[in-house]
This record gives sequence, structure tokens and C-alpha cells, in this order.
Amino acid sequence: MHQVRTTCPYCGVGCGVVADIADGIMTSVDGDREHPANFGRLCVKGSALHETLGEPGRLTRPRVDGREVDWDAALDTVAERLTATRQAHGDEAVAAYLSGQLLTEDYYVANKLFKGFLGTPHLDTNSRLCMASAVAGYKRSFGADAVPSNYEDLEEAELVVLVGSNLAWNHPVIYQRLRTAKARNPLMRVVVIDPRVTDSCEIADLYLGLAPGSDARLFNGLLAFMADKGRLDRVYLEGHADGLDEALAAAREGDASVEAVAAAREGDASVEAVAIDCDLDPEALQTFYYWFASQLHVVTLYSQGINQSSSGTDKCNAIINCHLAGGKIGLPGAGPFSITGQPNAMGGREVGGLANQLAAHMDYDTPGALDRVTRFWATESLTPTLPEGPGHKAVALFEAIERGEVQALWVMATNPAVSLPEANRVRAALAKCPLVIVSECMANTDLIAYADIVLPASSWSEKDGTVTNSERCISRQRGMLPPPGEARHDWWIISQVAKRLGYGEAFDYSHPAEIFDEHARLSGFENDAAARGKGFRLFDISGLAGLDRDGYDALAPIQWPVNAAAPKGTARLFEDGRFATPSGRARLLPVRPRGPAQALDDTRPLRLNTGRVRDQWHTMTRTGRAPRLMNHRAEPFIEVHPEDALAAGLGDQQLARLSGADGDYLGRVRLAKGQRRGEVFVPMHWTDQFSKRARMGGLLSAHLDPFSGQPESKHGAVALDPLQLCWEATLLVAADLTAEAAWRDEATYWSRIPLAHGERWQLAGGETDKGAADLDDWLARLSAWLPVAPTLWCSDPTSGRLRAAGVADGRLRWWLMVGPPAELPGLSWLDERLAEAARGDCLTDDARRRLLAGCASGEADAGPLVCSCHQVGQKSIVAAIQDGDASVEALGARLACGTQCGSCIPELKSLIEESA
Ligand SMILES: Nc1nc2c(c(=O)[nH]1)N[C@H]1C(S)=C(S)[C@@H](COP(=O)(O)OP(=O)(O)OC[C@H]3O[C@@H](n4cnc5c(=O)[nH]c(N)nc54)[C@H](O)[C@@H]3O)O[C@H]1N2
Ligand SMILES: Nc1nc2c(c(=O)[nH]1)N[C@H]1C(S)=C(S)[C@@H](COP(=O)(O)OP(=O)(O)OC[C@H]3O[C@@H](n4cnc5c(=O)[nH]c(N)nc54)[C@H](O)[C@@H]3O)O[C@H]1N2
Ligand code: SF4
Ligand SMILES: [Mo]
Repeated sequence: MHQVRTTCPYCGVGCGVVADIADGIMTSVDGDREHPANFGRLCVKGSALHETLGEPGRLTRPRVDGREVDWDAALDTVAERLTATRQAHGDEAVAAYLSGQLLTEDYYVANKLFKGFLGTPHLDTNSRLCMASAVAGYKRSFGADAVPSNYEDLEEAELVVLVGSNLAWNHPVIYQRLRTAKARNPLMRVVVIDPRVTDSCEIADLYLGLAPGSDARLFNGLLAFMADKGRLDRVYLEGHADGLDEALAAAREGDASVEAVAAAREGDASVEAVAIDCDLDPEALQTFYYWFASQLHVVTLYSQGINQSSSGTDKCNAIINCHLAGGKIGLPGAGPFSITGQPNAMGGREVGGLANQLAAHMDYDTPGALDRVTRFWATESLTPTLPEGPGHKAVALFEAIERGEVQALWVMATNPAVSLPEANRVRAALAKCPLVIVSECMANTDLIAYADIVLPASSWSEKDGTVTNSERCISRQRGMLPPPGEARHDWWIISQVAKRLGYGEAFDYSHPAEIFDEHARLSGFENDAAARGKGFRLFDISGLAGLDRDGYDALAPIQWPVNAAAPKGTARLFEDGRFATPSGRARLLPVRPRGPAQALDDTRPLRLNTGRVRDQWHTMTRTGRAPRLMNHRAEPFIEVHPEDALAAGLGDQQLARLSGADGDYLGRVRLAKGQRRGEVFVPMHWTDQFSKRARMGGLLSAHLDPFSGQPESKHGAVALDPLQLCWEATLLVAADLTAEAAWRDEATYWSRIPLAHGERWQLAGGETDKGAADLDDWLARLSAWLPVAPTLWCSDPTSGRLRAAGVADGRLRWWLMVGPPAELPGLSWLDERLAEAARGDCLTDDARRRLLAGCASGEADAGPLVCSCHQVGQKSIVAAIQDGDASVEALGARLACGTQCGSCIPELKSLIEESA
């Protein structure tokens, strides 16, 4: 057995991971105690990494037009078809759509090929849906896309403001660090600003449940408050920042567009007026304003509740304004901190992966950039030359495909068929596009159905490269296992295509270390700190240029800039009050708040909020493979305020339909008191691979921020209605019987939930059927669905309940219960019977009886998983609380829940509260 240090491939915290490898298999993972992001901690997704690996479900062979081919044929075809498209329709008919989940080296090579050699500006990334507004906001204020703060600043702050971030679920290790710091420093305060009560509120001293989209008004109000109370830092402003007067004038203008406002309040920035516009209690708002205004050490941490908005850039600047105005930046424990989502969102920004960027923090309009990059890449003699201006941003790119202007698209490591707004329209555009190339690790994704050419990529644990986390820290991901089948590294695939296009010399890489070296050299190329405004870039890692393979392999985590002036990296930016603008001074921006772009009306009266759940990662291609991550939220859901549910005729756990601009969504209602009235929340994770119709991308119209082009994914408009159903059923099937899944076609609703030894399907249907009580109907249905006919069954026609099982050679093959899932007997007990069957063991007589009768009370289903680390379900926890264990510590002592990664502690606390 040996150990390899690497970096987690999920969120932007960028935790160091130590993986144990034995006989070519990763047997376990642990947090790296020496990594500065996590110091040994991991969250539940990180600690389940080894459970998501393995060949089943992976793409292992290249495919062209549905046929498996060898690599030579696949690469030749890519090159031929790209060339044909360019010849027929011009260079700009070719485009790429990349991802913050590519490694920096993959990203660099793709950007170089498309922008540098194919001469098309149309290369964008899913960071457009994620960080684009934060990038634009930083650039407008600081002159560079640079996150000033770091994780330690969060721990050292006296006030931490979480705005539009559910840190507890989405950056769990940083949340745990903050929680620990707060326990150590009783004076530290935490404020959560989010329309929805989230688990992050567990450590909040103050929660502001504002009207969706009203954040700019709130921070404008704060700026006016600081001015009114004499809390501006005049000395800092004089020395280091411009634009206060304009920003303050705009802040005082008030706002008439936020939807909670009944009457326009032009010219009123009093706390009361702002509170009305944001639909907040004035006293609570005033408290926040006092805390912020009177405290120097404030970190405002913001994420998608700010960025994913049609005025996201302005919202970022409204926050940054307050920090600049109070001098709360460039100090330990202070700064406006945009936390990144994807593991390498930051690396993508560094190489220039956004369509408005060229390379290495140079934009098209950066003085001298085009010429400099042309010389660095030695493309002077090429036709075409480098594009001269920005390309299409993500949403516009798919519109260009729809119009037929872009005829060839190469997608790498992202799933636009799910994650873009108007996802059904995106699908139609993809279906129409003459050439769609998809580089992907997994065999079944919604996007692959639209691909003409499928290229199998290596994945985490197989590939080598670097990622940059939220605090500008560059860490190594290290390869330790061979890719399955013929899967290859992304950088290799791109370089091979480049060679076939005739650019062999410029893409003659044999290892990612060489690419990293080139990237590091470009960052420092003609990058003179003395020449601010004349091509100076803050992003400079020239100090890492020239690393040989061993040096690269041994690279320890380090924060950029890394150069001659800062050979050990830079923990915090702007400590000297010098910014990256031509004048060296930061800018406050005038912000005029705008509410959500999507209007509500009688047909779609509810505000749609979308986001993440604790145990899933995006489209679930990896986390969906770990059964223990599937049970926290097993099915697609809709969180609704109890009174809105009542008005719609819906109860908890009932199935319902949301109808939106571009499609609908079927999910199970979760009554949520923390949800505001008139608003619903759905997860972004489910795809056609896991449920019949639960893709949130089809609910949203594309409303874009004018500066960043980022779509407004947080403020849709929907209608909520019950699903009219006659039956609901739970079907458990052995893994080898799931391929056909004939029950899919008959169900109005289905959800697939992988188990350790098979699959669980939640089914519902019969909108026009006569119902579930008829036993003959069910037996016929089951015989049509499954190769093993029902062998055991029992039914209660009066209540419409049925239990049945298929047993072959004495072994359990499937099990069915008609009735709502709330009545499930022990799922893990049933899964264990499937495990027995897989081992060839027969059912005992006792087990046969229990299959029909349900389980003894001790084995009843433990309910939805709360603690994923120790597999503790909600029902067991509630039982323990009722038994007297009414504290997190007591529950931990009895059931072990909450004792490992700590992510479920907020949920434990709310269960204790609810039970009380
Ligand atoms: N478990 C898990 N963790 C992840 C990911 C994942 O898929 N799963 N993805 C990663 C990625 S790529 C990203 S970008 C990050 C995202 O991390 P977050 O930004 O924390 O994630 P979201 O859940 O999308 O949205 C955050 C919050 O914004 C709130 N919000 C909605 N509208 C508004 C508003 O108008 N104002 C305010 N103030 N808040 C609002 C939502 O209610 C939600 O609680 O997470 C990363 N971490
Ligand atoms: N409504 C709504 N929409 C949203 C959001 C929201 O909050 N609400 N959030 C947005 C945000 S912030 C984000 S980041 C996006 C995320 O959305 P996507 O990027 O579309 O989702 P992922 O599932 O992360 O897609 C990554 C794909 O790359 C594959 N992959 C993984 N590693 C590799 C690799 O090394 N190489 C290759 N070639 N493939 C690989 C995975 O199997 C997966 O299919 O969604 C956005 N869309
Ligand atoms: S916090 Fe993020 S980076 Fe750390 S283990 Fe969890 S998912 Fe991975
Ligand atoms: Mo993201």
C-alpha cells in the first residue's frame, strides 16, 4: 500500500487529500493535515471520493457517429471536421465550451488552440454561470480579477457576513473552520443574508431573510448609513480609492424596482425605506448596519445568491464599495471575498478561459496584449491571426448555434444540456448543430446524446495537473491510477488534434509540467509591476517557471502572485493600498439597484430559487455513484412554505409539478418554514439520468447581467400544482435487472436511487388509470416489467396497499411496495437481502415473511440520511431525541452522527428544535 497527496476535485475550497492505494485500487481517503486549505479536514463528498471511482459507468472508447473507433480515427475525424467547418463557414463557426473542472494545463492548451491557432474568439466556460459577475466586479473596482482575502481572514475577522452563500453545504470545510474560529472567539459575529433559512444559519448571530434580488439596495443602504454615521474611512479613501461621491449619490437614490416594494421611495436611503424595499425588519437591518459600520475586521463572503443575477456585477460592486469606503480591505480579517465554486474556477480565469479574456489575465483591450500573446505563442506567421475582440459568452454562444452561425462545438467537462437556463432550447440548438464533440469521463450524461464525436477523458485520480482554489492557492492534483480502457488526458487529446491541424510544434507537450511552465512564463512575460496600466498584470506566477518534472511533482500549495518580489507567494493582496488600475487606486462604482428581470404574473406567480444540496455535486455524474451520498436527499424536491403548499392543495412529501418558461419539473414537496412565502427552492442536480423530469434548467428563462453575461439562475417564475396520481410505488431491483427499466415508460414520475447492491426506484403514475388497489393489474404490470415474475405477494385492497417480491432460485431479485414512500420498511435491510442474493445466498423463511409483512420495528427504515459519514437516518435521530438525547453531543455519543465531518450538525440542531 502507498499514499499519494492530491487535491479534492469538488468545490473551490480545494482541500488536500491523502489517498491510500493498495493493489491498484484506492481504498480510502483522508484529509491532508499539511494542506493550508483544510489542515486534515474533509467534508462528506471529499471523504466518499474513493467510492465514486471504478470502471463501470465510465467512457472507455472514442466514438464517432455512434460507432466505437480507435484514437487515431477519432482524432483524425475531429481534425477533418473542424477543418471542413472552417473552410466552409469561416474560423468563427468553430467554438469551445469549457469548464472550471478542467485542470489549468488542460484549460491552457484548449485556450491556446482555439484563440491562438484556430483564430476563433468563441471559447467560453461554465464559469460564465458561476463566477463571471464576481470577475467583472473585481475588475471594475481593482483593475484585476483578484480575490484580496484568504481563509485565515475569515478566522481572524470580528464580523463575517455570508451573502448569497450556503457555506455549510457548499464549502463545508471553510464553514467548519469558521465555526471553530467562532467558538474560539466569542466576540466574533456572523450574519447570514439569504432569502431562505439555510443550514449556514446555525452559527448566525443575525439572519436577514431579504426579498430575492434586493441585495444591491441593502448594501447601498449600508454605504449611505456609513456616511450618515461618520463611519467612512476618509484617510483610506483619500489615499487609495476614487468614486465615493458618485457611489454615494447613487446609493441615496433609493429603489423603485425591487418587487417587495409597494410604493416607490425615490431619494430615501433611510434604514426604514431600505428595510421596506428588502422586506426586512428595520431593527434587524439597523443592527447589521451598526455592526458593519463600527467594525474594521469584516469579511463579506459572497457567492451565487449574488453572482447569478441579472444585476450580479452591480451587486458585487455594492459590496466592494462598502469595504473600500470603510477601509476594510488589505488587512488581516478584512475584505470582500468572492468564494469560488468549482475546484479550478480560478485557474480557468487565470488562463483566460472566459470569452472576453485572451490569456493570462490579459483581455483583448489590455494595452499591447494582442501583440504580446501573438509573439509569445509565435503565431505571427499564421492565418488566421488572433481574434481581435471578445467572443460569445455562454448563453449567446448557444444562441449563435441556434442561428446556425456556429457550426462546430467542442464541449469539455461540463453539461450545458442541464446547467444552462432554457436548457430545452439549448438541447434543440445542440441537436441542430452539425458537429458536437464531447470530452467526458462518464458514459451516461444528458449531453452525450447530442454528441457526434465522444472522447473518453481521464478523471480525478488519473490525471496530473494543477488547480487554484478560492484563496488563489495553486495545488497539485496527482495521478495515481491508470485511466480505464482507452481514456486519455484532456491536454493530450487537445494537443493531438492540434498536431493533426498542423500545429505540432506549438503543441509538442509530453507532460503537464511543460504546459504549466509555459503558462507560468506567459504570466510573467513583459509583466512589469512598474508599468501599471500599460500591460501590468497582477496574476504573475513567473516564480514557478522553469520547474522540472520533479519540481512540478513536488510542488507544494502556494498562493499567487509568485514572482521575484514574492518568491513564497502572496497571502493577501492590496496590503499596500496599491491596486491594479492604471492610477493604482481602487474605484467605487455607482450602483442603481434593479430587481429580478423575470416578472411574476398570474400564470407563474411564484419566485423560483435554485441551488445545491449538501451531498451532491452538480449533475451527479460522480456523487450519484456513491449510495451513501444519495440518501440525504434521495429524490428531486421542491421546498415550499407550508401556507403556499396549502394554497396549492399540497402536503409534505406529495408529488408536484412546477411549470416554468421553458419546461416543467416534477418533484416531491418538502414543507419548509425557512422558505419565504411566494418563493420555492429546487436543487440544480437532477438530470434525465436520475429522474423523469427534474431538470431545473428548463424552468428558467435566460436573463443576463449586462456586464458579465451571467444568467439569472436564482430568480425564475413558476407555477406550482399537484400531480394527479392513482398510485405510488417503491421498487427495489438487483443491479443486473435495471438495464431495461421498463417501468420508466409507464410512470408519470420516476426517480432512480442507486443502492449499494441494486437500485431503488420511486414510481408514481396512473393519471388516467383506475388505480392501485387491483391486484391483477399489478401482477400483470410486474410481469411485464421484470424477467422474474412475482413469487410472493400480499395486498390490502381497502387501503390500496400491495407488497410483492420476485424470488429466483431462492434469491431475492426485486421487491415492490405500492404506497407512499413514508411507509417504507428498512431500506438497508432490503438492500442487505439483495447483497445476499448477489453472493448467491438464499432467503431464510423469516426473511421471506418479512418481505411481505415489513420489518420488525427495530429494523424499520431509518428515514432520510442526515449524517452521511456514519449513515444515521432522520427517524433514528428523532427517536433518540424523544428518548432524551436532546443535544448534538448526546446524539453523537449515542449514534455517532455529527462526529466526523460535522456537516450535519446544523440539521441535528434543527431536528432537536423541531422535536422540542
Ligand atoms: N454540495 C455541493 N457543494 C458545492 C457544489 C455542489 O454542486 N454541491 N457546487 C460548487 C459550485 S460550482 C458553486 S458555484 C458553489 C455555490 O455555492 P453557493 O453560492 O453557496 O450555492 P447555491 O446553493 O447555489 O446558492 C447560495 C444561496 O444563495 C441564495 N440566494 C438566492 N437568491 C438570493 C438573493 O437574491 N440574495 C441572496 N443574498 N441570496 C440568495 C440561495 O437561497 C442559496 O442558499 O458551491 C460549490 N460547492
Ligand atoms: N438553475 C441553476 N443553474 C445553474 C446553477 C444554479 O445554481 N442554478 N449553477 C451554475 C454553476 S455555478 C455551475 S458551476 C454549473 C455546473 O454545471 P455543469 O458544469 O454543467 O455540471 P457538472 O455536473 O459539474 O458537469 C461536469 C461534467 O464534466 C465531467 N468531468 C468531470 N471531470 C472531467 C475531466 O477531467 N474531463 C472531462 N472531459 N470531463 C470531466 C463530469 O462527468 C460532468 O459530466 O451549473 C450552473 N447552472
Ligand atoms: S470542502 Fe470542498 S474541497 Fe473540501 S473535501 Fe469538501 S468538496 Fe472537497
Ligand atoms: Mo459554480
